[in-house]
Amino acid sequence: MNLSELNKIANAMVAPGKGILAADESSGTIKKRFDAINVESTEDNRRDYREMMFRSTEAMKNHISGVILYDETIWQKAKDGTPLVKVIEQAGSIPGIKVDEGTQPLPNCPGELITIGLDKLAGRLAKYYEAGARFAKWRAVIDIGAGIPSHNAIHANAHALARYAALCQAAQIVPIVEPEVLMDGDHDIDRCFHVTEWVLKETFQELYYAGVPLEGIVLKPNMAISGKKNGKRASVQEVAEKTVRMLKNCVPGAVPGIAFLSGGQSDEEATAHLDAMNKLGPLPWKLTFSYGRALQAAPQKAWGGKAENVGSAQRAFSHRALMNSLASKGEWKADLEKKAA
Ligand code: 5MM
Repeated sequence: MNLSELNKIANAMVAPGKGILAADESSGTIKKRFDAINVESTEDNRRDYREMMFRSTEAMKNHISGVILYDETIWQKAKDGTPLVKVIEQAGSIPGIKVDEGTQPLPNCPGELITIGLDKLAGRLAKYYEAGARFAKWRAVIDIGAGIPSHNAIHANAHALARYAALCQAAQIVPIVEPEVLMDGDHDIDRCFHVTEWVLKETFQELYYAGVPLEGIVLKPNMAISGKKNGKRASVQEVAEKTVRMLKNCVPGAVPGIAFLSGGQSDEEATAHLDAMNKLGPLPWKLTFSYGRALQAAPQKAWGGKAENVGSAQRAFSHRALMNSLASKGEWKADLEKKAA
């Protein structure tokens, strides 16, 4: 492993004013997103949509450090025959790849899931590196409910994340370590805080046991936030303060950067939370975005599967990318949203 090279890539992924586009929706998830805009989820439509995003020059050059791809996309070519990986590189961004293979029920833990995909991962990583991927992503899913999460689910998922991270680094690929505590449910922000703290402590312990140098990873966590079904929403300031406190308690300063998932927050909420956290700086690590829905909901709506809407969809993407870029520096203001509307 060349740790200084891994560290260089990790730093580039969280470079000032830049964040990650999570475009790694699996087939089932992209179908759901396309259903919502009445677009059929065919291979060509998925390619056209993603090509449109990756050719959004303004967003890609200035605000998007890297793109997480799904297996199908990493092998796809743009309409003119250029591999999509090259389109991303030409825009000055780094191609990355989702390498987990989804989740399965965890035996003896009703309602809990374990992320799978470790078998043969070393061989898959070597092929992805050859195809141009310089970072990868693995997402563990932890749900909050009556009697859950269990220690077994947290431990098993943290262990898998650590094994994945070690394999990535051995393949000269920076692992994005994503332990997601879901915001579904009616729990309050404090319950989310405590569960996420537990999950992060366990994850960093397992990374240590697996010998993973933290200078060569990027963490992708959820924020400390109220459950979606909780009527009493924590304010932007409370989310920011509790998330930063939680992270300071759990994430060593050797980690170059933390790139949040949006997890079902509205576009503007995800931006406002990130901005409020960065306004609390200086912080030991970079805090930026690795959003899927919060970057793509607006362009998907504007596109609607029609070639004539490509320009307005790209503008919608550029706007969200710019807003989140400002938030990653603590320079966002709510009235910038109104001006663009
Ligand atoms: C883009 O969605 C990713 C893939 O999800 P599936 O494997 O379930 O299809 C997802 O892992 C995503 O990268 C993260 O959850 C962040 O996306 P959000 O929308 O939460 O910001």
